[in-house]
Amino acid sequence: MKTFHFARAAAAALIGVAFVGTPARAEIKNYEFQLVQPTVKAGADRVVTVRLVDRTTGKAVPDAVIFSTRLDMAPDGMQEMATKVTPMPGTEPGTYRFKATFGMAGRWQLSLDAKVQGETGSVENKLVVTAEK
Ligand SMILES: [Cu+2]
Repeated sequence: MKTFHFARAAAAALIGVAFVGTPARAEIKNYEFQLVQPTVKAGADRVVTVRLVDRTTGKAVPDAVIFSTRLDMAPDGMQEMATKVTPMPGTEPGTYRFKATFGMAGRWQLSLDAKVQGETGSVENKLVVTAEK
């Protein structure tokens, strides 16, 4: 038991060191995508709207370049059940819209990778959208 606890403490310490040793990427960490609506109706051609927010100011961030998208049912154990994501023009600055077919009711994971103007690194977020019957 003692050894076990020691091992855990040592591992935690190592993680702490690794974290501190990582180059600072504080700025990009301040950005996050948020779902405007957490649910959609299951079916074809549904629109998902997200907002990119700078958490230090609470403001929406326009002109991000979303270079990778994926929508699948990983939250319900069906990561192989992926659906095509088609970007659409946003309706207001700082919002980004996607069209997709939700072929099944349940939880879908929207993975987004984006570049923010003037920042190094990228925003990598996973959001859960619930498709309702
Ligand atoms: Cu499914």
